[in-house]
Amino acid sequence: MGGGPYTTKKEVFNKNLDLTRIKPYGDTMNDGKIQVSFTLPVNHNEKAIEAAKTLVEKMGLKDPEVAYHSELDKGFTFFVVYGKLMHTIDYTKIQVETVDVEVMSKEEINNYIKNNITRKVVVLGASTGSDAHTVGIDAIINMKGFAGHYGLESYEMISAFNLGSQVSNEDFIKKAIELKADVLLVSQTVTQKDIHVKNLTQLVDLLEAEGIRDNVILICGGARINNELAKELGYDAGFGPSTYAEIVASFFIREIIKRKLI
Ligand code: B12
Repeated sequence: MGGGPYTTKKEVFNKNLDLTRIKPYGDTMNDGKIQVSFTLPVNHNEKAIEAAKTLVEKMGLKDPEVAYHSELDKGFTFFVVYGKLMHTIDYTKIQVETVDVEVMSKEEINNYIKNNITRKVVVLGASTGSDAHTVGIDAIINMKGFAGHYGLESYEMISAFNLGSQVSNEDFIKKAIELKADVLLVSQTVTQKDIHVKNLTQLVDLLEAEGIRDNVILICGGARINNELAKELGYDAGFGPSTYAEIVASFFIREIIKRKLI
């Protein structure tokens, strides 16, 4: 980063990092530079470019500069605009509830199971309810895993079963009982109208009605799931984006021991 629209003006501002007042970084600390991109439903011409600049100013960004503009189609123009964000946030006050887990390697996980649980851990996963997204649960369970992290199927000491998507909570529980699953992994991607909350809550209710909630480690995950929500809904943990098999396994194998589920 050095040339182009970032460096058209020489400015003097405090270039020290202050975590109580952070703002976006363009090419100098505290310059506040961000980039927005959008399409306006107008023809590609000078007037459109001025309109894009005005709109970005209205968003509260200072010194907007249109870095890129092109016609998408007749009557539609695409823009990339840079501008300076004046807001700051106090990074020291940001709090997130994450799963507190010391992540082990695949080998360490297999050894931990051999030494402490002394039998294979049975894991059952699915994308439940009407949710058709399988990529998330596949990333955790399927042999090839995700982003270079092998899935639970590849672990010597784990018997992993992936039921795929659109599995009803009733069928999921039936299979869990049949397999005597130790760990249940539920994936939820669609969150429109809080469908995930209803579905995840129903699963907990049904597990309680069957009298098996306390016999399993119950974990949910998905792009819009976090540990805080999961705990609120009665799950043992919740995992969001960039979760890998070893992260989840490191959590549930320790939890099995902690809860004396062997
Ligand atoms: C691929 C895709 C599809 C494919 C799915 C194919 C398949 N086999 O899965 C198809 C085309 C079928 C599809 C359909 C629909 N989709 Co879609 N889809 C996507 C898309 C492009 C990518 C999702 C994905 O695969 N991500 C990659 C995986 C690896 O990420 P992940 O799921 O987050 O998983 C990671 C973590 O979250 C976590 N994780 C996930 N699950 C679990 C579970 C456990 C237990 C654990 C521990 C961790 C964990 O680990 C994973 C790896 O790190 C997204 C948009 C996007 N770019 O994200 C939209 C998106 C998810 N879809 C969306 C929608 C709305 C739909 C439809 C409803 C559209 C429609 N109107 O028909 C339908 C779904 C119908 C239904 N009944 O569910 C919306 C969801 C909006 C919302 N929040 O509700 C999105 C965000 C698009 C959008 N911007 O509107 N979709």
